Amino acid sequence: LRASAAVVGALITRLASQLPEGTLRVDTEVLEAYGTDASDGGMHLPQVVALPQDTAQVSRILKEAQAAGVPVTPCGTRTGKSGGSLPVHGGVALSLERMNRILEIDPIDLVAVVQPGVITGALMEAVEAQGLFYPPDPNSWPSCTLGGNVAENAGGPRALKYGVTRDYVLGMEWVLSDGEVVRVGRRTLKGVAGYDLVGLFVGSEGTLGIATELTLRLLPLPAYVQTALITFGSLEQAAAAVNAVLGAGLIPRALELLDAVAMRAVDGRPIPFPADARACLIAEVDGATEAGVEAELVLLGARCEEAGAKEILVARDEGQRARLWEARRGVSPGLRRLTPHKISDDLVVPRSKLVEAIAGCHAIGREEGLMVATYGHAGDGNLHANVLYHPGEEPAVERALGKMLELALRLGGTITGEHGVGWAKKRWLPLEQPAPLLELQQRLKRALDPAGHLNPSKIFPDGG
Ligand code: LAC
Ligand code: ZN
Repeated sequence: LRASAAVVGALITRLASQLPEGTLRVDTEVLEAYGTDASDGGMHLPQVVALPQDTAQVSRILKEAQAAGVPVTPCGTRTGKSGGSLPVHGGVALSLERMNRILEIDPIDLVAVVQPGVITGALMEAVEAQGLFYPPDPNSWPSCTLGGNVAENAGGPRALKYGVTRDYVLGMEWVLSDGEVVRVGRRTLKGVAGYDLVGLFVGSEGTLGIATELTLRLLPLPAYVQTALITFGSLEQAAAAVNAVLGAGLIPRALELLDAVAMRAVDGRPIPFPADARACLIAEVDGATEAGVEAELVLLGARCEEAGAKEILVARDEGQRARLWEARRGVSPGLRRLTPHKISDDLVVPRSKLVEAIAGCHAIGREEGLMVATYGHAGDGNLHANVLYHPGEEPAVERALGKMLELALRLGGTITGEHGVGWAKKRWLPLEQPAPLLELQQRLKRALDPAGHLNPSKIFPDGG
């Protein structure tokens, strides 16, 4: 699939005459920057980086690249954890980062219209300033883009109550692999005309086209929010408390779990954890009235105490809330500092199997002699089982990862809840999905990208 330097050179010459100066970059530092992401998937240099500023330019690049037979890999700020934006066959890395304008925020229609390169946190801030709410909150929201969130169908802590990115995408402008531009979906909450092509696109990991404009659903901003840190003497107690809370009919907006390794990875940055805590939950509740939110938190606290909680520390103000979430967001980078390498997994199990899944992951770590951290969106049954390792331990890591994914499937779950399959997990997809289902999806891929040059070699296993 890799194109020769001569073919790419000719493509660059053709495109350069049609695009503003500075749109195409071939300097080494730029190529290197677009050759990696947050997946620990190594360096995959593109042959050229394209930085289009509008839909017409995206369309041009796709059209010419397809005609030349050069692979195109879409990307944004490259915070992805499954290698979806790695240009594994070189070619064009097409970044949407310059298309970063919020085009419209409508408080009556409750929609925002944005370009794909808008940073997720920038949209959150802009809508909150108008008393509105965009709930999907992948932990990289300070730096990831909405286009990437849509490509991966990103989730986050608030998915427990509010759902994932898919639940907020109403419509989009979609550039197909040959450069054709279509508009799919709508601006209204309801609408059932034709196939749900928005649903097909969201989570397609850059393999079916490029979204150049997104119409996103908004909610009114909940007036009251309370956040608490709840500590436990054991990981099992913390996991059991998650089931107790949900079993009591409560749906907090977030219910996050950190085990002892995860707490150590962020301890003091920026909050210290009580020294005797072996696990903790971060719980957040929201609502329209202060009394309602208080009552929910009291009920949640009571369930956690029955499950053995040691301490319940409620954030007193916005600053404390922000620090608690900063600590939670710091877990992934913090774990990265503990050992030279780590693999960050995002398996999901039915919530009734949470205790078993956590115990199982740690047992697998012991079997393989590896350090394992489990943390994440426990309320969703979505665990970040991280394997921390040193050079030379790769075979054990591969075995451990396989065992963890098999465990998730045996318990009725899935191999990826929010990071996607991409490049990192494609060898595992057949564990979850049988050959006919893989083939059906590849037929869709061929229908939308007959030349197979759009983000090639992602999601589906080689030779499939
Ligand atoms: C998190 C990322 C890794 O939840 O998904 O921290
Ligand atoms: Zn996560």
